[in-house]
Amino acid sequence: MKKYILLLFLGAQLVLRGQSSGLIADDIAVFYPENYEAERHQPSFAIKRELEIRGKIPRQWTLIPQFGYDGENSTVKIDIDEDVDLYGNGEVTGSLRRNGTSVELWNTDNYVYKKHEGKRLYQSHPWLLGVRPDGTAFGVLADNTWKQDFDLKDDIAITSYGPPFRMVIIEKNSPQEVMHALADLIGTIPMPPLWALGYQQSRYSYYPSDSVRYIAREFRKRKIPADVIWMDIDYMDGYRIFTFDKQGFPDPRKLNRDLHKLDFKSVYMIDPGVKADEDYGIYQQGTEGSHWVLDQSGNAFVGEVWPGDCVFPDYTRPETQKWWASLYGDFMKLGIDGVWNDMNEPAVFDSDNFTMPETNLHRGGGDLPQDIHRRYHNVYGMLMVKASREGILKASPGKRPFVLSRANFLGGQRYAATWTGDNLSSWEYLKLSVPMSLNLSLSGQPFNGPDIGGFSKNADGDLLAHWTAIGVYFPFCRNHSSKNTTSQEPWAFGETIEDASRKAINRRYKLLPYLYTLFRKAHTAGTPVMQPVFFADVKDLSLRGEEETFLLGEDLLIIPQWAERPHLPGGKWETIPFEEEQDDYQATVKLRPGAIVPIADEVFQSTEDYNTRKIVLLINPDEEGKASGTLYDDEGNGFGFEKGIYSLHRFTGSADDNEVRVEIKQTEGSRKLRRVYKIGYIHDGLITYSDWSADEVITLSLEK
Ligand code: NBV
Repeated sequence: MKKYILLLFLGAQLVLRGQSSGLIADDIAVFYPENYEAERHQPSFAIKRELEIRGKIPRQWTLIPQFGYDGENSTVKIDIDEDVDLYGNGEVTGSLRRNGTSVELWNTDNYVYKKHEGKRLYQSHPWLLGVRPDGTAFGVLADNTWKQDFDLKDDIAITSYGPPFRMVIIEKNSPQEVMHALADLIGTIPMPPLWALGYQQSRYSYYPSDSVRYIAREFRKRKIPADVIWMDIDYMDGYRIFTFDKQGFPDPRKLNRDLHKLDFKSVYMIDPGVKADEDYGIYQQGTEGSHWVLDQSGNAFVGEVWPGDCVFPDYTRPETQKWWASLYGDFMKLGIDGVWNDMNEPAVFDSDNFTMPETNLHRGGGDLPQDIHRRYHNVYGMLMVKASREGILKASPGKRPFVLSRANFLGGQRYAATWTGDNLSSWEYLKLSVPMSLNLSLSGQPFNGPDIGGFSKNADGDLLAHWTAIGVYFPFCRNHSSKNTTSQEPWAFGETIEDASRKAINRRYKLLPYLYTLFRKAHTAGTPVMQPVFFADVKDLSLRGEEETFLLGEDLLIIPQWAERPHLPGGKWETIPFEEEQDDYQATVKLRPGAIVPIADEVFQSTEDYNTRKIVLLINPDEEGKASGTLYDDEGNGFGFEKGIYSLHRFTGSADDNEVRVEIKQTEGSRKLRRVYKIGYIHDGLITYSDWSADEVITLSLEK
């Protein structure tokens, strides 16, 4: 009670003193510290549009940041009630609930997450979601790129090694509403090309190009669906970016053509470090254009990465953004489909901190002021992928770019998807990938996933099958492994593991109509694709720490075989019978009461075959016999969808003892499709199908 009165008093003070703190939208407030200097923080990286004060902070507002500053470091403290559950902070090790934890937001190349006790990883998300016992929720956003720590051992305490920064606080009725409010502030993912939702196969490195072709052929021969093969650094000539190793990759254009013939897409790695080599064109251009980050004496900073001594583009400079973007012109023309930006924390080998000195200089330009690396470090990767995306888009304006980034920052989902860096082939890392991806998803980055099978050390068949069996429900689904480890393709461990992997991947392709619809919702509204189980019932406190199982969208509950004592939401969730025979690996996938989920009737070998001409509507009516769902569909690539060339169908179902009935309506979009549907009614673990029908209402009569 005392705390409450004190907060009321402070709140009133803030308004009375007439600081520029205030409401920027319904239930969203911005708080400015006394010595705030806009030019040390703005324009914001996380927030899309400059904030405008629209009203006063109401007197009953309880979450008030208390600011501190000692002339060098700044602090923020927010008192929270003990019974609040905290989530977010982006890419984190440890539990789903963040209460009692601390993280250091300083993007770090953290091989197997072992440095700094796993508290610093590749990305920074100065953001928390708080959920109260009654299901109401709040969001806390520190609009600050400077090096900073979040300490949640007792209340919320932020220490930043830089000037005082502003805080945005969101107050809503549910965590879902907070996520939508966050999306309004920081933007959402661009609509990805459909192929990026397919299964992807990677290795450090497939070399030479014939082994890439071999992998592609094997997938097709073995009838394991897949969409993408990834080219890691060894395709380059001595790790010089935008070049090709003459022996191993003599004809990348032909390689890409061959892959395309097999309905595969290709993604190639590009790192930020440019080899300091006088005879290398990119180095010459960059030096001429003065594109490099400077050391504190004003010389181009040189640090070691894969190619040896490297210089680093200063992406804060508008000219450098442009130049970097332009490099993708000729590159993409070789038939490359997507780009993988690695090492962009940036990682630098010959330094204490594994990155460049905090005193290095970024020159900025345009809106961005010149400042030291400590300010821009955490957004180095974000600025890189922004320029990469622009360049790729310019190279092929008719296609949706796909960029995968290792480093990023809150808001960076606007430019790139992400994976969770160098994990380990072990059970521990398989299990921690669930809360890690969930917290990233709760931090505005829905398009993420781990290296399936694990990157470092050797996977065994059992681990790979279990990992694939849940990996197929992660938004980003790629198997990747390191050099000097055993092969990790789905067939690498014999028939049983191959069969289990195929089954799991088949399921992903069957679920694509639903999955693509989820990505559409992530794009339009910021709804996370992968969601924590407590989203199913925000008042059920037993679900708040559930981190073995998770939701795919609102409607599917994914329960790994290895889940020991999962806390599951109440209600009659029905298991989807994907195959006739069970194996030891497939996850149990349950359909929410009240949901209709559209799935494909056939298994596609890649998204090139994908179509929605025949859709099965899986339905699990709720206690009142009602259910609903949607299906989004478009051309799968390009930007026609922005001009209305898409279709959104809404399904409304009802059921009684005699009949299940689904009404189908196109509610949005000009895309007209010929489509047939059938109902797949799941009840007591059994599925009953209706006939196929092209009508607007389909019925299934239930025989007694
Ligand atoms: O480019 C090689 C690897 C890559 O496979 C991995 O996914 C990245 O996270 N890269 C890191 C560089 C060094 C790895 C030891």
